[in-house]
Amino acid sequence: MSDRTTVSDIFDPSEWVVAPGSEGFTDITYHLDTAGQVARIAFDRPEVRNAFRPKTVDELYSALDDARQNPRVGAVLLTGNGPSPRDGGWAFCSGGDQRIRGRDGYKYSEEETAAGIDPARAGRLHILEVQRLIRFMPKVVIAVVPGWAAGGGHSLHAVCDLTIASAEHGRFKQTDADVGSFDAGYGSAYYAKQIGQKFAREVFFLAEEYSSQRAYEMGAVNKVVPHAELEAEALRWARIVLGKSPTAIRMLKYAFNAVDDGLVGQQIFAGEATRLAYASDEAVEGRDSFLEKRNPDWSGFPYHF
Ligand code: S0N
Repeated sequence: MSDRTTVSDIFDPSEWVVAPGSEGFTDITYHLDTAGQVARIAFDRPEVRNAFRPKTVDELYSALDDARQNPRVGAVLLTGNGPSPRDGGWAFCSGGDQRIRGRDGYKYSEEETAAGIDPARAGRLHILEVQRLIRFMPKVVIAVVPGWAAGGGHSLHAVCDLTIASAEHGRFKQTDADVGSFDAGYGSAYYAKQIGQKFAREVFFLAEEYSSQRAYEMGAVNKVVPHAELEAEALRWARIVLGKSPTAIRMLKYAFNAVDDGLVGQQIFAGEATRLAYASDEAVEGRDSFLEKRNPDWSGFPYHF
């Protein structure tokens, strides 16, 4: 576990406070900016290029869900702490921890579950639940990539709304096919919608290494910035987003999602539309007519065209 005031070499402790409830996390760090409006959630296993084990994913889900439910938070930075104390290497995330991968998913260790391992939670692939949380939360999630984004870490960057990457240390590599793994959802099919089929197939079928600049040219990265400025620039972007209408941002995110998310995308967008409609006099008349046990009077609500 890192010292929470100096979690990463490019982390500015004057900008952040430890998020309440996150003090016991061992695999990630979770901070809120001093205004309480931006969340910074970071993988904190730099010695293994921020690979995730089941406990990492549990903590990540918990922090992201806390940020989702916090009405003051409008943007989330997802990043990786670093550098590695072992060799100085930087990482966003290198995906599932291959050391504890079993035939049915990723295994909890005794260390991860002090109270023992619930057999029902033995083999886990719940990083996909994290992907859906990022995808469906009505807030902008920015991948801040200070080093390697590989395997399942590459998929996480793909599912984030925006990606900002370190010019010097950012590296992208989709290793899934090297290790017998395949993200057949957002990590590949949706990623192909971002950068195009030819590039996406190249990234997966060859599993080569791409610099931040090359990833930017391919359309996978929004901005490449000097390493030392990465977190400051990401925070600046988050604060720009905070200057926009919360309702416009959530409707836009769900509009961007809907075309690729089928009925789930339609359901989420429609749910928000319903919530907006509830504020109208027309919807109030419908509710009141029921409560007052009378027929609704729609005469004040013309069929607009
Ligand atoms: C990231 C790489 C390219 C970095 O190379 P570099 O800089 O040469 O460092 P290394 O010396 O290789 O690494 C430093 C130390 O860190 C350990 N390490 C690195 N990555 C992992 C990892 N993923 N698991 C365990 N350990 C890791 C190294 O072993 C080394 O330690 P020592 O010196 O003690 O050996 C390079 O490290 C690399 O290629 N890493 C592996 C990337 C990878 O293949 N990840 C797994 C891919 N698959 C998934 O992530 C599946 C995830 C998933 O859950 C999923 C499930 C269902 C559907 C979809 C998904 C999905 O999201 O994909």
